[in-house]
Amino acid sequence: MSQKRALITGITGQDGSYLAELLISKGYKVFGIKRRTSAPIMENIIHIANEIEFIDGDLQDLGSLIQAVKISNPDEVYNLAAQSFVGTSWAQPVLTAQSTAIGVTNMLEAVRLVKPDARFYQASSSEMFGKVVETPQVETTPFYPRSPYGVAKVYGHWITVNYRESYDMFACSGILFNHESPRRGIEFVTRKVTDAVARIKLGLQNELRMGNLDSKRDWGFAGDYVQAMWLMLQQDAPDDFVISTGETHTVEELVEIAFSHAGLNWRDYIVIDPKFVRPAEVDLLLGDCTKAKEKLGWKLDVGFEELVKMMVDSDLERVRKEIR
Ligand code: NDP
Ligand code: GDR
Repeated sequence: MSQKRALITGITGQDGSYLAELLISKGYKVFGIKRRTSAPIMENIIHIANEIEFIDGDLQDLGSLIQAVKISNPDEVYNLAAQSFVGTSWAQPVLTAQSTAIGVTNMLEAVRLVKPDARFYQASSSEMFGKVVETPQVETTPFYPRSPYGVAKVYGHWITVNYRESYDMFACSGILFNHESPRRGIEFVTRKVTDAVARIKLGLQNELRMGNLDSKRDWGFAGDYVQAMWLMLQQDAPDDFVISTGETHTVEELVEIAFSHAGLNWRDYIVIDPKFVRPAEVDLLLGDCTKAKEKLGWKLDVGFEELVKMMVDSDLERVRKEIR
């Protein structure tokens, strides 16, 4: 059998790096679309960069995506690129819509025009559920997004479904709940906390300013979640799946576990700063991924507490190296 080829957008991000590792380990030829930046940030993929063929492109530039599909001639396309930070989506709502929503249509169009039989994965999000309508949230739970990011993801989700139904494309949407790792962007709450714990422990910082500690999230490990993306594209028919742990925890619990793992009391360091409180909040996310477990045979390995401790340990090691 000839070597399988995959094209990944968002390859420099958290999920892109874990997915690239997974596909390389399975023998795929991996292509990654990368934006041109004046100072390239390759931190997450530098260790596998020589095994990836990079193609310059941007989700907002259809021509570059068409070219990327031509060059890579993929069997599978994973659309992970997005303006992915919910907080920024209020500051940059139009850019968020252009990349996180319209960018999906651009990528689907490039696939439809150049390689319509390629299998397509869209990175949908539990942020689409937003305001609690029912809990736990499943594939059929109605969407009620609470941020410009969430609204853009709803568009991305439905345009993926629409291309599947209009053109008979093998297009799947993974509704993934929050997933984290030592490679998580520094502004997301888990990494912001674990990085601060390391800095406080090593004497570089003496407080951590945060927003709402009461919101609840269903947090899993990114390394487990990229397996689900791949599994979705190996099925006989395209479908949409919720991927989650089935457990929910408050931000305060996250903070408590992270600080105490480093022998610190969080109450001595956390300062609530209205700057980090969002104009509209998603109070409770809790996913039920029974469908994925039954149909994909997907399972998770890393639990919440283990995940937080892994991230604290990784940040302690990194910050120690920085100050050496
Ligand atoms: P990251 O923020 O770590 O990565 C986002 C990636 O998208 C980066 O590689 C970034 O490139 C790229 N990107 C952003 N805008 C563009 C653009 N206009 N054109 C091309 N590339 C672009 O996100 P994650 O890895 O955490 O998430 C992957 C996907 O999954 C995202 O779509 C996210 O919205 C979604 N998602 C994430 C969840 C999570 O908990 N992590 C949960 C559910 C969905 P650059 O390095 O140049 O900025
Ligand atoms: P989220 O992740 O918005 O769920 O989106 P984030 O880690 O940013 O926030 C989680 C919760 O923590 C609260 N919070 C804070 N958040 C941040 N970033 N900084 C703070 O100081 C802070 N204080 C409290 C937030 O209000 C929120 O309730 C993530 C992203 O990865 C999306 O791309 C993805 O689609 C969803 O998860 C599922």
